[in-house]
Amino acid sequence: MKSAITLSQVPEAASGPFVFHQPLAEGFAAAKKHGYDSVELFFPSPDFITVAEVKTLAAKHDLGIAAVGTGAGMVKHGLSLTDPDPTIREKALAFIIQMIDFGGQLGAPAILGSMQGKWGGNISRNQALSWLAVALKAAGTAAAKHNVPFIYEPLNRYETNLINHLAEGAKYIEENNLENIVLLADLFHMNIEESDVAQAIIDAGKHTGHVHFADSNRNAMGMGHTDPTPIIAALKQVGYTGYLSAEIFPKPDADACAAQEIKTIKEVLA
Ligand code: LER
Ligand code: MN
Repeated sequence: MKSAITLSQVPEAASGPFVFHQPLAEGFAAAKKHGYDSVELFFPSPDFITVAEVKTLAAKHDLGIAAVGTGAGMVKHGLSLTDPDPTIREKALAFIIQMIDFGGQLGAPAILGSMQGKWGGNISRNQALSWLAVALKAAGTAAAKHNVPFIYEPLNRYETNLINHLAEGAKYIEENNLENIVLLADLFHMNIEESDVAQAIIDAGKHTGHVHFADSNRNAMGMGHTDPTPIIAALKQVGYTGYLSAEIFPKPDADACAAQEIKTIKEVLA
């Protein structure tokens, strides 16, 4: 397993669980200074910066790109794959495909979190899940062209009412024959929803493809009450070799949280 830390360039997500918010060059330098292997990028849109510029920064600091987030599609542009309005759903999918193509050129998968949306009003859960499956098929196909997967993230009940558990996500992938789609195990969401986080990872088996390594309160691991030991054992048991990514609050400040998180990652992987 490898370490990653989040760099956000989205002012609308200033209070979100992202560690470094300063200009990108400084964020890359900070990630390297703390000893991370890679960065996870959260940009306002796919044309925020060129692929070449990101490649230059990554090469300069010898950092990998673990993943690119798509949440700005929701928080900045109000787009959702399950919006009742078909025009919004189309724009949402176009935004996601552009992010897949952007990340893909960096060898990084894109993540679907908040842009999955919610069901309600005139839209049934089945209808929303069926729209989502169609979008995930298109996303999986687009990602395959870059030899990367597309990452689907079950969220806690306060952020979506579609899929809140990892095992439900695994079943949804299998029942809908979703190819090239992997699950994101965000330990913060799982702490709220799963009865046993480690067991949930074991139950989802091969489907986990990315991890947001957050403590129970979404701070750096070691600043809440999650015990990472059985979780790491579960990830090893299912053969997970991907990233432990610091999608966490920059508390008490970005540097202290980055230092605490990498210290724990090194300890648990030792
Ligand atoms: C995104 O990775 C995530 O975990 C969401 O909670 C962001 O809203
Ligand atoms: Mn997450």
